[in-house]
Amino acid sequence: MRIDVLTLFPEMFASPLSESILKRAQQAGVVGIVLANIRDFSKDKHKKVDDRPYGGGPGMVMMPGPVFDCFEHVRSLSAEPGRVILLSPQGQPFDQRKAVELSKEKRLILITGRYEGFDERIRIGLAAEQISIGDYILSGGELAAMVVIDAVVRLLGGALGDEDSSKDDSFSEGLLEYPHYTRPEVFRDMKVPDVLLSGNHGEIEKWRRSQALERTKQTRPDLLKDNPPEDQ
Ligand code: 4HQ
Repeated sequence: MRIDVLTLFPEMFASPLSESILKRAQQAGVVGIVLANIRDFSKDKHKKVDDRPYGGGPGMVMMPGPVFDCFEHVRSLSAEPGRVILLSPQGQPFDQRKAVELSKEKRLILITGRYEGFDERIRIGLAAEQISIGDYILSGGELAAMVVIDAVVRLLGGALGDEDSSKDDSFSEGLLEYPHYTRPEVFRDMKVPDVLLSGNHGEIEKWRRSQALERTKQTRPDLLKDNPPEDQ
């Protein structure tokens, strides 16, 4: 997969992309991530990329010119058109189903903004879909793009240490995960549940299922309302 990111703050991506799974996926050639600085495409002598909103009101709006020019440059770097995504609180909710869907693409082009948001002609002119990582307001789309990149790349074949472990994740079966334990058997008077030490794999499976279901009922009952998770 190729992921292009259009941003005013490419340096924000350095550390998340250079650790752990994202680092290894890039080293292995499973994904190539290319950052483009929107400000490099400003035609203004002060490198301006935002302006005041028509109709008045607070804040500034991302100008269409630099984003279009940056986009056209980036798109020309590869023949694959890719799926164009604006990170925005106005977007479709990002969830594990969407991560799985995006993980099947050959190319993603993520566009991140600052200020109050994008001139509407960016979304329309670039035929971009909008994705939101949640119902809260960030100071920019960069962290949202990193969330999307992380959730997508860990699903790519060869990116994960253990291929199977993403099948067991919370949400991959539409439920929260069961509780995990490792050594020692007793820690500060808290004991590992006996069933996990029993060696009885049938009983262990049953216990994990019931724990997952109980946690989901308690914390996320919304997940139990007919949302069958898509196949991985
Ligand atoms: N922003 N999910 C405002 C977000 C956001 C979100 C990104 C803040 C765009 C202009 N992005 N900028 N929530 O809050 O994706």
